[in-house]
Amino acid sequence: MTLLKRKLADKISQWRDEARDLVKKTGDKKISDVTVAQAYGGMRGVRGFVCDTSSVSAETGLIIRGYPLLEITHLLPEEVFFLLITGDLPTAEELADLKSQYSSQAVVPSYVWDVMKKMPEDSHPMAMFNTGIMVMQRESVFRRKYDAGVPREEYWEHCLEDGINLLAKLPGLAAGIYRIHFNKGDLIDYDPGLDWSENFVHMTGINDPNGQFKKLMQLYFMLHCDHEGGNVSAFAAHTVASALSDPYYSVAAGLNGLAGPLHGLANQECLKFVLGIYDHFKAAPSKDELKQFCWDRLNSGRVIPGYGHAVLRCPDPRFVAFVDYGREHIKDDDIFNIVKDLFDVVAPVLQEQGKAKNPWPNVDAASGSLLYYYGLKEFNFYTVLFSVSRAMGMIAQMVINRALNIPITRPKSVTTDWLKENT
Ligand code: HAX
Repeated sequence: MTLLKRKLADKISQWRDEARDLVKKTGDKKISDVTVAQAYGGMRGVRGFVCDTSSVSAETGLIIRGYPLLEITHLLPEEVFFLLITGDLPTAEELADLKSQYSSQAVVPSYVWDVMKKMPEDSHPMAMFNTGIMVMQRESVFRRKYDAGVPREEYWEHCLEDGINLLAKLPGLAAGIYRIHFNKGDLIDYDPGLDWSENFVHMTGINDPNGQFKKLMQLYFMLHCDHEGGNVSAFAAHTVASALSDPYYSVAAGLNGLAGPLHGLANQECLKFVLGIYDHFKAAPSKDELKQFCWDRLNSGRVIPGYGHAVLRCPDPRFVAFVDYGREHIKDDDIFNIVKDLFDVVAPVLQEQGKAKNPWPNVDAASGSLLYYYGLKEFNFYTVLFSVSRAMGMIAQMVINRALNIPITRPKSVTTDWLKENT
């Protein structure tokens, strides 16, 4: 048994007892009331289910298992996955064990590349990535075990096995899609001597002479790992997994949601916006020029990508971590300078416009400018990177939900007539 599975087996028996006790003692206590405005407003703020991997505070942002994000930005993605799923940081031995599991499962099956190479040239990299995951669905252990009739107490174990198998392959799948879609030449083999993020950089073939791009990707994959349970992608994955669809189906479902411009695709939109500014002014503009540019965009009925959030009411700590990284490593880059200037300009503009409840930047406002600086310039690939990372949170949540036997998701909708008669 792997060390991660052993640790989870211990934890899960405690979590099951805790959940059973809570339902027994407080099962009829209310945790939310729902207004008509919330019913028409994307259920914003409705507390309706449990997610322990992380929580998002409006005032401070992402907290992973009790650690505010900015205190743990040094963690490797492998460490953060262990933390998300177990609630504990891994020991050196546990980390080595997880890395070796990833390493032994990392090679993407060749039939995936057959499909990727046949996809139309104008397929979006997110469509390729999600298709790649779906093509691998035939590997699902969960599906085979379910079909063989294993007891439901065991579901989490097979969900975990699928989850690790899938996570192990995502850097290779992403890097391969990068090379195929952008005509970068032959695929590059996985290197067992490198870790998860290092392998991603290696397999893209992007030149990284001083190792800074690798450092950025470690941070990138760490920062995007999870954002509690109710965001579009996490909730979509949660809902699909609750039907006992296997992790391949469920992660792909979540990532299809991440591909929306109001969610994870905002990172591509944001860099497009910043490059549009640079192109328009042929240089880094003054703050007054930036302000006018933002107003023109708003007045044309479009959102400012990378700003606003459904839950946060502060600058996103993931944005702060990226800007801190850029300030330390990037000197005098026009694109990064525009991103920094936008931070001073956009919030007052959105406040003056008076619509957005949160005028501050979210995770997507800065990440693209750093990727661009290090040579990953193809911005319609950026959401794939978000996906590689966010799959960690989805899988951690899914394993825990199967362990707790959380039933199929099925909230109640009401009709407009029902509302008129009952409110
Ligand atoms: N620019 C312009 N208008 C904005 C805005 C922005 N950045 N953010 C919010 N608004 C507008 C909304 O469109 C809405 O307008 P209407 O009343 O005309 O419909 C109004 O302000 C109220 O919205 P809100 O309650 O503040 O925000 P929501 O919870 O409805 O939406 C969004 C949250 C993130 C979708 C929104 O802020 C947005 O569209 N931002 C730009 C896109 C973006 O950056 N998305 C990434 C978010 C982080 C993420 O999930 N990453 O994956």
